[in-house]
Amino acid sequence: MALAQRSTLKNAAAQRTRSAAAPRVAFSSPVVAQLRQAAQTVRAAQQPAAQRNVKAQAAAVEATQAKTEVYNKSQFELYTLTTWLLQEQRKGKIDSELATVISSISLACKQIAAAVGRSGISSLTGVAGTGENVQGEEQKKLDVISNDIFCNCLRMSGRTGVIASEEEATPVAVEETDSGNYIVVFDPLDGSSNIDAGISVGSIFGIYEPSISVGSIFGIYEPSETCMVDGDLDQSLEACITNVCQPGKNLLVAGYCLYSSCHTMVLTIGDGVYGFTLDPYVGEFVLTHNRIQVPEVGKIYSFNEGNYAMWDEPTKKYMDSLKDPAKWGGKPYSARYIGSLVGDFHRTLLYGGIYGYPGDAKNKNGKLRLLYECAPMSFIAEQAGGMGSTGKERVLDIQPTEVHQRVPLMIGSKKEVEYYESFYKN
Ligand code: AFP
Repeated sequence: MALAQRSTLKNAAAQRTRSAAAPRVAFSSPVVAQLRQAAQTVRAAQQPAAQRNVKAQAAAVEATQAKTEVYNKSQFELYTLTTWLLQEQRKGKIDSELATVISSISLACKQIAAAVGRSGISSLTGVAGTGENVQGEEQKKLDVISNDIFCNCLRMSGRTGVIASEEEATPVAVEETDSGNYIVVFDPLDGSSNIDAGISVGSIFGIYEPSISVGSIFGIYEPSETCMVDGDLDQSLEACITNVCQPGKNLLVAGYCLYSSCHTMVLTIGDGVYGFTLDPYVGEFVLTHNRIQVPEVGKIYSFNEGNYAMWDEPTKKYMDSLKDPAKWGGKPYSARYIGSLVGDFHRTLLYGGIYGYPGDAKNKNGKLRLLYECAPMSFIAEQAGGMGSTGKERVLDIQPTEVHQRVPLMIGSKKEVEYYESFYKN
């Protein structure tokens, strides 16, 4: 790297360290500037004249520098996802292969954001006419389009070996993988039943390393040397599925992109949680949420209460307790439910509270899928200081037995999830 470039990066890093200690608003708020000015006047009055002169000159120089810094930093410095990935690479937290896969996912999210935003105008609403997906749900046009976009971006990254999508019956092996062989699990458009009403939807993804070597994989489930077991295609498929069916604790990366009033990509590489908002004018995800921490408690619950009658006794008792004003100093919990996991989880992450989809008499494991919904979200929740649980066990510890497996999910503020769990312990 050229020296000049290095020093620019060093300066940028130093600026960021400073801005982490003192939030941006501190540089631009007129109130803070006035307070600083008043404090300076008081200090100056307490000093001898000679000393005051030297200090005044230094302060004038400092003020000019501070102004320059504000000008550069708050208005024209864009700290983008690409910049962030390069920095994490330099710190040795990820390698270039993984950065490429994340980049290709961010491209997919930008394309999906554009398609979602124009869906009403471009006749992209409504069902696709392809029938039901493997979940037994009718595919929307945008489900199919989003899946295509994700698959194409991942294929073209040249670093993905296997992809498993909500919209594909079985995992798909990627042709022409240059290197990396990362396994990407994703739900390309979660909450799509909301789409025709213009309500928030999102994409969810997770990235694993292969648990067993798949070598080169050619075509969709054509057996490769290592995938093939005694030349049996079913067994070869099984070997590839083994790679996809890993517990969430093996995840290298997890993230989601919320398509809403703004489009936000939230990401963890196992060292904190970061949020990037899409700047539509620049076409880049820009760092807007540095090291997200979910509040430890939060009085919002997000459950589909229409299922109450089918819940088991502990879950019913838990829900009754949240609504009992006597228990909470006169003000019970508030209910918020979009019916779009990404939207409901994003709010929970930022405001605190709990999102829950418990099992019920009809679906004992609830509705949500372990591999590409519950595990990535739980990884993010834990990295933000929260929890992801089935009510009885940690989601990240569950060893999947099938690709589209469902598990109950309770996720969000640590104390709130623990409170839910307590109903199963007593
Ligand atoms: P769709 O993608 O079919 O809209 O399902 C969305 C979802 O998987 C998840 O995003 C929601 O939280 C949950 O289902 C909503 O399910 P209910 O409609 O049963 O509440």
